[in-house]
Amino acid sequence: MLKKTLAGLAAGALLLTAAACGGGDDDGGGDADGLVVGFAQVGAESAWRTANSDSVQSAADADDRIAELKFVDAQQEQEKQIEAIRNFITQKVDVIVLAPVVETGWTEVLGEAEQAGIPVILADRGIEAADEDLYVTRIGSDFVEEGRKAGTWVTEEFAGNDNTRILQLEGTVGAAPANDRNAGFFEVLDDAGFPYELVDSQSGNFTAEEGKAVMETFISTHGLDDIDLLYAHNDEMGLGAIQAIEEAGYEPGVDIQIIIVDGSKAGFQAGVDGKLNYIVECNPAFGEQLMDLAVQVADGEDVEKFTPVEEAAFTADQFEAELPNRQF
Ligand code: GYE
Repeated sequence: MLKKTLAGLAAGALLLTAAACGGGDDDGGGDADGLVVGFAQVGAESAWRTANSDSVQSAADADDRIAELKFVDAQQEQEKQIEAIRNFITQKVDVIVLAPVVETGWTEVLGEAEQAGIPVILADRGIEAADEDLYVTRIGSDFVEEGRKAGTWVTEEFAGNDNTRILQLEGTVGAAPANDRNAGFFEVLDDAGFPYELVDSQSGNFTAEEGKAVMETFISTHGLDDIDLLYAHNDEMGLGAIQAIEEAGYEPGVDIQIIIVDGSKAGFQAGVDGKLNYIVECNPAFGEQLMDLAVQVADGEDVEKFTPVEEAAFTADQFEAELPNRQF
């Protein structure tokens, strides 16, 4: 809040005000001019992602402890993120923030950052446990928990069904939210002894276009008459699938129940229109918390290994009331 208010003031006044508030311009990694932070972002594949980039960029702009945010959009390609990290190392940034596209393949480049003495923060997605020592902390969602929320709703909604037939639209292959949303969902179903059949499960790479294309294939391969549920790992894929379902002459949300994860305005609007049935929220607005972490990490302070962001989930009766609250 304070930072946002300060952001509106002229730069000079901002510095004075921050100092007077005891915020201390000097705590920025021992660098009186503020920190230079390099951020290798995943891409711009979803409303969630755009909101996340906005949150991080505006928090950096409004924060006098941050001198510069070097922002790289990796267009969902790991190679581009590796290249960005190497450039950040050459440029001697104070802190590297990485939102890893996938979980594996980071050992070498994060080892290079370590060699250069540059601390790494993971934002949003995580990496494999074997490389845990190569980053200081991660801020983001508990994706397994998101999957569990979806699974719990299914066990309640379809309680008493002999065999619930499920289609799944997975996120990017190898991405933490794809792996974990899958794991948490089926963990709940299996632990509950819930009778289901996973009819098909394919990646739609977190985009509307690919989500729609995969759903078209699902429909032509399996039909929709005997399918109960579509579990889409994000809004865009769910919205793309809804189009495919409508074009095939079915009623999304009625002929087939649909779960999405994220909770964008467009996702909630589809819910209000009766086209989907359950929304698991994923919160992208952690920019300010990320800046606090960057300063702490640059100062060598001890921080928690994982900072979860707060998230809820919404049933159909809550969609309308929640829609105006959505920020992205
Ligand atoms: O759910 C999806 C985006 O990593 C949590 O990435 C993020 C996911 C989000 O493309 O919409």
